[in-house]
Amino acid sequence: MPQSPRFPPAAWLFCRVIDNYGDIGVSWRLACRLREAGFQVALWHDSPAVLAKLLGAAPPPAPIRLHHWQDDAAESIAAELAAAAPALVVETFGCDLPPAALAAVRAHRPLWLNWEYLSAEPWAEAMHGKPSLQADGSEKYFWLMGFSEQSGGLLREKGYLKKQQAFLADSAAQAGLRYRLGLPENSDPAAVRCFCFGYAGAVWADWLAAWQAAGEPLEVWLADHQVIDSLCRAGAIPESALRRAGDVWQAGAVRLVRIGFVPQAEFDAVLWLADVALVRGEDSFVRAQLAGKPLMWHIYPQAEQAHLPKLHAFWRKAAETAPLPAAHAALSNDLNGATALTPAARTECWRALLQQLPQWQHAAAQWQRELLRQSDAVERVLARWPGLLG
Ligand code: TRH
Repeated sequence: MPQSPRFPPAAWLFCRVIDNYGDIGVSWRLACRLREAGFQVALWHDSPAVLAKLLGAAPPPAPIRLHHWQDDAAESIAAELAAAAPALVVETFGCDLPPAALAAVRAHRPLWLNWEYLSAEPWAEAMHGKPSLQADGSEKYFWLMGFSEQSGGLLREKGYLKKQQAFLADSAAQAGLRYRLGLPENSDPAAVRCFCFGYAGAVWADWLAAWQAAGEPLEVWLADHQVIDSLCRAGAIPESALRRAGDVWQAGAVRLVRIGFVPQAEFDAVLWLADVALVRGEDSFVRAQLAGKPLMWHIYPQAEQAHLPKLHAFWRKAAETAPLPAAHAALSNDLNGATALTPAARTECWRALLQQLPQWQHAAAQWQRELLRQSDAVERVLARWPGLLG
């Protein structure tokens, strides 16, 4: 006999991975954040290998029940239901709930959220929080994360800034992480350290050429394989280069380093170590903002350049707190296929951007302050439905 919600209330999350790490990365963060807020959390997902990579060898930091979502998941849903009816059901990124979860929603009427991709576009703020009436009379609410008070906010665990400050004051923790990443011990102290986690594309060979021509010392930390594969494909580096974490390829003043994949719990610290971040997708992009790092966003590419309005809306919003160096927009458009720079213009822009690093850092710090001033996504859910936690 299913029981009604009781303390701690149960939250059910459902996630299907479309590609890469972001779908499950965001779902896992949301699961952890809901656990931190006081929910008992169950997460159904269809990609154990991807989640295992994000969790690493260490046991999950929070007692969250994981279910491999295969077929209709009826058994695991029945088992959860026998323990507690859900107070909250979240389907992430438009994954449709399995029939047994839908039946539980009908029977127990939890708060039902459709957790969508984030955007700074005005339509996203307008749609955020709106209910959509289902055929059976239940309501599902759109939750769109974003960057303003009017949006669904961003996921941020408690004490974020304190953790960042503690790490930056702890040279042993920094050295340990540098070692685990495979970063060289003989780094040029004058080099700008650039974390780089982007999508595959021909642009990377052009950017490497620009970095080299700019002539400023730069250490690029290449995460995962897509950028490295792109450089190999273009013949910018040999096939044999940068095969393993810790491998280095020196190209003039530019030093490319392949870094190891870290568990998500350590991902923030990698960003904290870097001077500049080239990030992508959704979650790494958000974390670089929270870290207060000068950043470029390699946005997830969509058909017919549909990603460009989203890219531009974000940078318009971020520039409201402090202006970015003039070269930033040209490079961001070049990286994301909006407009292509000539090799000479690209080099000039990079040189200008690095010369204006203090202004770029200032803008990033202002933006971080603005985001940390705002409540986070889960606080906003609880403010909108104050009875959720009982
Ligand atoms: O991996 P992404 O490109 O993911 C997504 C998906 O492609 C999705 O379908 C798409 O819609 C979405 O982007 C916009 O990028 P993202 O979102 O930045 O996710 C990467 C995750 O991987 C993030 O949680 C950080 C984590 N990560 C680690 O934990 N360790 C690492 O070493 C690295 C490089 C990443």
